[in-house]
Amino acid sequence: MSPGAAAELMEAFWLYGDVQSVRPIGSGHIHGTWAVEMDQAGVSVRYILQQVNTQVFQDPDMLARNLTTVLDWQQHQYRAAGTANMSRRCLTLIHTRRGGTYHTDAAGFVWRVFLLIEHTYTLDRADTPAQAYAAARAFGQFGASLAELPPDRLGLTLPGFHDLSLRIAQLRTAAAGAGAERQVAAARALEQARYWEQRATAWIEAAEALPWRICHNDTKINNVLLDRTTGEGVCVIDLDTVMPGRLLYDFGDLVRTAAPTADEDATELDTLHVRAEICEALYRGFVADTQAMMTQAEQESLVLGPYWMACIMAFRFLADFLRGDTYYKVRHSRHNLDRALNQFRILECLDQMDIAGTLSRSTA
Ligand code: GN1
Ligand code: MG
Repeated sequence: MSPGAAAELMEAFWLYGDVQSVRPIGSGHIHGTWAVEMDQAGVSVRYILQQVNTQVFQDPDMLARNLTTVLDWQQHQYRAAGTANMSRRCLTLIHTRRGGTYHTDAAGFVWRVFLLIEHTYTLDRADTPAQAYAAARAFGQFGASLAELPPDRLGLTLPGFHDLSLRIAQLRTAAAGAGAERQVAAARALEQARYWEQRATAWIEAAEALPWRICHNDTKINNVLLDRTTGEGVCVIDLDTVMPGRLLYDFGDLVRTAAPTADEDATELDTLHVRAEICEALYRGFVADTQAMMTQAEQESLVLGPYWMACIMAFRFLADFLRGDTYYKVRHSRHNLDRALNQFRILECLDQMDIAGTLSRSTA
């Protein structure tokens, strides 16, 4: 995006000053995201400009309402708790000149703007247990802060998002409808999928009785901003999937993304491992603020989370590959298949490392 194009978009928002620079930021697979630097009366202030993927999120009004509801609630909670530095701890959404929270441009694209939280960084994996703890603690705190928010105040932005049975069914449909070339390329992955589908039956049964909670539902470790100096979790971002879910989803997605030794699309799978010490730190961080709200069954169910989420992602990536890459951003034609194989490797690692034993040791 050029500074001129950014300036034109920023004009729709309740902002003053001149755009100085614009650059892509983050590694999200869904929306387009840029950092826009503005000169405001001699002071340089940066904003996040985001193009909402309306193929994925088809109801921008619902998305906007949910976001405002969550941010208002969170701000209220943090303020009541005497939290300092509110504009670092919660996202600040900039309103449009027309009084809304998103802007639709002439071509029909949907845009929104946040204040960029400076002096922070994100990780695609945890390098140390301390980082893992900090990230997990931030997500746990986020979940705990929303515990009392009435669930009916949030719309379902993506119904069935972490419904494992639904993801299995979608994979089957995608496999049945795939072209011959992709079917052949995916043969080994589909074989693995059949094995994990069987294993999933027991998890689905075990999860049935668990309570629904307002969850983040996309707790990739790169969805938390960490402080550059202290390394502490500052702010949880990417709030489009905040809706009812199970706590195991949020814990599981953290393990899936933070604990492997290689990236989500790494292809050297023999050397990929899931680090026990990172899993333990994630567990300690996650339960620090959620323990008080969890039932016994819920706490015991957390160990299912990494399996559940790696399985969901393996199935989703594979289904997208078979459908011809209609959902995730891809950089090459095997990208989604590579991602799926990577998730199957993570599932194998969870067995090998005995994740259940690892987590029970971290509670001891
Ligand atoms: C997407 O937007 P991003 O990249 O944080 C996806 C998540 C997946 C993730 C896999 C709305 O998240 O569910 O876990 O990619 N978000 C949506 O990397 O589908
Ligand atoms: Mg993200």
